[in-house]
Amino acid sequence: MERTLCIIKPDAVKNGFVEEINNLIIKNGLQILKSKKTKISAEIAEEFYSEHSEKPFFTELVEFMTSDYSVVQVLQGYNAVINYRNLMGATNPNEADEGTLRAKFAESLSKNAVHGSDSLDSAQREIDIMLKIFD
Ligand code: FUP
Repeated sequence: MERTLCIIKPDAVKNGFVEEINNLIIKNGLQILKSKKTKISAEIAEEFYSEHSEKPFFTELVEFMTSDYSVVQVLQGYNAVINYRNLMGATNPNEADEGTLRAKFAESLSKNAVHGSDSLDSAQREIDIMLKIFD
């Protein structure tokens, strides 16, 4: 069994998609182990996205992720990392396959509805960062 970190981002929370997204996650064979609606702090967002700190979109990304409520979740299941990445679809919703979460729910490349860890190592790192917010 693997675990992966899922964030339902502020655009999708604001647009009322949390239940629909979670129904699709469960239908895809994943269990939602932890779930918390929270405003992510700038400190956590900057650490979480530190690999992008030199990118031109970093400031916008941190501002967006801290702008309003997100739902932070730990998912568990067989091949959870790749399973959930496939369910999410491509980063840019214009390139996401039909039926994926980003194709269905994302507003744009920067407001793309959901996050999911891209590897087992990332999943462990991201779950560790977010543990604080589940306390
Ligand atoms: P992903 O793993 O699919 O979430 O994609 P990345 O790690 O490449 O990017 C993380 C987040 O940065 C994306 F979800 C949205 C944002 N981003 C932009 O705003 N502009 C870009 O050109 C690339 C990513």
